[in-house]
Amino acid sequence: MTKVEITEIYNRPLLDLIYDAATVHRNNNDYSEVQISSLISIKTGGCSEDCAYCPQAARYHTGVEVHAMMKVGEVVELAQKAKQAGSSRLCMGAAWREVRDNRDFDRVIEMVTAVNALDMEVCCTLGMLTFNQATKLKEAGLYAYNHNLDTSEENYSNIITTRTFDDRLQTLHNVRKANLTVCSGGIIGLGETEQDRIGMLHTLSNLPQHPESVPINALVAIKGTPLENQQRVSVWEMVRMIATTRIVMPKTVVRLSAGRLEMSLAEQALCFMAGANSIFAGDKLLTTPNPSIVDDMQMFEILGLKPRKAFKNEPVH
Ligand code: SAM
Ligand code: DTB
Ligand code: SF4
Repeated sequence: MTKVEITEIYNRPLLDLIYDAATVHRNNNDYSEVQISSLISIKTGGCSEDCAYCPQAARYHTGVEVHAMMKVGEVVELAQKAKQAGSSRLCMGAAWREVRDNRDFDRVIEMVTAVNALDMEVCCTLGMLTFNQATKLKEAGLYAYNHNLDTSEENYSNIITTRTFDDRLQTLHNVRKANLTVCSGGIIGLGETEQDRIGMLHTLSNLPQHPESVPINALVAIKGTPLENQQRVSVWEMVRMIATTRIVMPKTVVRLSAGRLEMSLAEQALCFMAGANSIFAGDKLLTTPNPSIVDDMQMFEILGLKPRKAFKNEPVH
């Protein structure tokens, strides 16, 4: 789709947009299923990048404590707990600019191997990757790689100056070439324009293949970061963004990501109606709080949703 076409969708009257997105969702996916994904921050804080939203950037004083890399055993224990709580995907995040070929990376490879053995979809988000590194992760059993575009190409340098939009695209290319599935989305509420949101969806949906998953995050404004005073995005903007993403990428798993803690059950229900079919569960995202698993299970019960099984789209597993 062109930017003009995506703009037309984005600007539809909200109820029309939700109805259209719900229709696309029902025609393409099992709409009663929602993927439950859990996050583990395997290496927290102290990052050299200047991402204006991020609590883990070393240069901002956000109060996030720097933690050395977790032990493989600790990660496996948390992964097992997440699986028992209904998660089918586990995403391991590191506050790195890029992966380096060192002992830390060897340990990530061990973690991937161990979590893969639990029969969960293993995902990593470690910053920029070379093709070689992506291949090593794939060989260890990695299923997905998360690498967000975060905003439009035009807005990128207003948010991050320590790397470029093209660097991001290059990593996505390396990930795809290594036969990993791609998870890439962004954040709303950074002070971007609607054209920036549309531009980001335009880039994602015009990649050689749609990302298998697209996380949509609402900015969690963090004290100490340049974006600390950003106003919270309204739920209507979140619904509009999710609905447009659903229509533009009909079969992609659209994740209602950061920002759920501030949303009521009814507001989240609208997001599911509009095509969201994945969440992060567990009481912590990477460094910020998230709804409790008990509340989320109750939400699934009330809305008649069921957790999606791992490897749903794999013909043989
Ligand atoms: N360092 C790696 C990278 O930047 O690709 C991986 C971890 S980074 C924390 C992963 C993603 O978390 C970012 O791309 C961004 O979309 C999201 N994120 C970070 N801080 C956030 C915030 N305050 N609010 C919403 N999303 C945030
Ligand atoms: C994504 O799109 N959102 C997640 C995950 N991918 C890595 C991270 C959200 C982080 C929110 C801020 C924090 O908890 O530090
Ligand atoms: Fe570092 Fe990633 Fe945070 Fe940017 S988003 S500061 S690269 S951890």
